[in-house]
Amino acid sequence: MADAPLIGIIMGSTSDWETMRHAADILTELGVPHETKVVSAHRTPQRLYDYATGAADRGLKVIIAGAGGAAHLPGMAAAMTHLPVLGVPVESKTMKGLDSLYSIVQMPGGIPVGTLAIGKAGAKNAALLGAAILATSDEALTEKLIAWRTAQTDSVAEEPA
Ligand code: RP5
Repeated sequence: MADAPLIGIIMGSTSDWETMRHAADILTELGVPHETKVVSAHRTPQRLYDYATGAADRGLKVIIAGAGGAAHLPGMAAAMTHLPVLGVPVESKTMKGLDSLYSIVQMPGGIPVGTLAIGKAGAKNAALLGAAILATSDEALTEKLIAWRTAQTDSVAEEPA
């Protein structure tokens, strides 16, 4: 049986997958058990309620939530769980994701959402940050994270082209 997921990646629409798959890819590389679900704050509010209120009891430790436009998903998830929620603003067609960023980042004091950059970089960093949170109590994962970062450093060319 596969390991139970420790990180839940949720997104408002299947159209967000192109962005959020970068978070899943990083977690796969690091060997962090995770799950991916489409959970819309607007179109499937009951699914969001069930997911967020049940997340901790299912053993999840971190939630990564990506959404675009009127991006209420990360904030609403954070309102219904004590788990850390990392928000990824998905790039929207009309406003290039600025709408998503502002929707996610301006949480009222008391309900935090750790907000990442717009788009692919944000998805990637949400996964690295989620893994880093888990790594504070997991030495093997700490070693994997350090190795990942060392490999990244080693891959940077000294000269262009
Ligand atoms: C948001 O609306 C989703 O997170 C997505 O980024 C955006 C557009 O959704 P679709 O119309 O592509 O399903 O809820």
